[in-house]
Amino acid sequence: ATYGIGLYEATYESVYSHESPNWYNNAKYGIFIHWGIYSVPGWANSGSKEDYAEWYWWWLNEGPSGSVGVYDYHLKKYGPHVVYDDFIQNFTVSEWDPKEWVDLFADAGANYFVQVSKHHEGYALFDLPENVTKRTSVTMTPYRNLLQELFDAAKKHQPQLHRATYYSLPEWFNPDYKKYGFGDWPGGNATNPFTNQTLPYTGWVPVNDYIIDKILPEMKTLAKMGTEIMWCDIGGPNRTAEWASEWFNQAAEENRQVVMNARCGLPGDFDTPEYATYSAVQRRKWESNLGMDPYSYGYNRATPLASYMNASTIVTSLVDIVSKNGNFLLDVGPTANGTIIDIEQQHLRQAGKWIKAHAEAIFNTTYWFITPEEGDVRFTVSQDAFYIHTITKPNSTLALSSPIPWVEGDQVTVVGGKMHGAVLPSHKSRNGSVVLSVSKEIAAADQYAWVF
Ligand code: FUL
Repeated sequence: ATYGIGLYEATYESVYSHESPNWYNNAKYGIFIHWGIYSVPGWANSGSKEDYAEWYWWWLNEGPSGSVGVYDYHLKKYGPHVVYDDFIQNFTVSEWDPKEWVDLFADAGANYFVQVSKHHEGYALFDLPENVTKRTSVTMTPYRNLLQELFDAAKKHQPQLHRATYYSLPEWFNPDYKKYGFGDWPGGNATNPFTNQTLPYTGWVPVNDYIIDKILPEMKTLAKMGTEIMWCDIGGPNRTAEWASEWFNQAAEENRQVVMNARCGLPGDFDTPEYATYSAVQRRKWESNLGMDPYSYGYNRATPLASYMNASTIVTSLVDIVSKNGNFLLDVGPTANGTIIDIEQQHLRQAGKWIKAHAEAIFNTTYWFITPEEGDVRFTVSQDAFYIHTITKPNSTLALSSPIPWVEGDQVTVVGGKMHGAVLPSHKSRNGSVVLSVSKEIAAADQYAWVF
């Protein structure tokens, strides 16, 4: 087969030959948004990994033996007759201003956002043809094309801010998914765990084939809307090669470059460790996704405010991830009325100040080929400079035994903060380490991370 840019074919090999584009590799920092019907109850007895609040319906459906406490919580708070789909009418987004969101993302220093367009609950935040589904924010509360509104609002920050979508291929309780259900995810209708009644799937439009008549048109709609990253989830059975080749070709015709994650059922362009980071440099492009909430992507009212990720952790995570060839996708879980809680906003903006002041050492950089031996040190490289980061306050001397491109006569200066541009004396020690002398003023002039 002959294919090249703009000429992808619907085969595994052709789609696999696609690579993450420079804009994505250089963007480094994005905001993940988990927002849907689960934001209405917004609760999980989180205390450990994967007790995600956006899984409320799943936990509820598990019944009294469920592990996350949702059954008891639901019974006490709502009683046995309120079912998950009753929450749809409360997803009012009454306070939502998409312009405020995108301004916040820009202030945070992020270069893209990934909006959950449909999670495992099957409620789509965008418009779809009536023969595909009516389980959308357009045909039900709040009767708005939320994704389109957010995409439109983001235009103000283009080309800086790229627009992207998370998309779950399976839907837990869609009757049409049953045929493709697997393992723990058998598909088929949910039941009310208190009454054992089988629950209708609100907005369901029966289709012949879940993959051809549901997933495919939905993913095509997202492509048409101009999504720049397809952040699939739970690939499973799929027609991704067919879809992605079309999408890549379409983007090329429009002079755009798009990127697909590794969860569409194909290897994709980048890996997505979940609530995790790698400890060493990775050659293949990757993106860490972490919540500001320590255990949940979706809004969880049970989370103590003090445990949300602070500016220091945002910055040090970003530096760490970028130094290893990763991007950082930091998640916020807005409430059902459309607000991003204050504590998240504050910390994002605080971190944003640091990120902007040190932008040259983060964005448009690549990783250095080795993971540094010194625990708190990280390296990035740009066309003009080699950057040394330390994610704890440096002592009076910083000795680097890792191989770095320092030669006699090179000047080391402070990047960012109040002492930006100040020169640090540096020399090579007998044992071959590069030693930087860090004055008290220089150490005191920055916070979160120090860059030279
Ligand atoms: C997972 C999902 O099950 C989580 O709820 C979350 O969306 C995460 C990013 O991907 O597979």
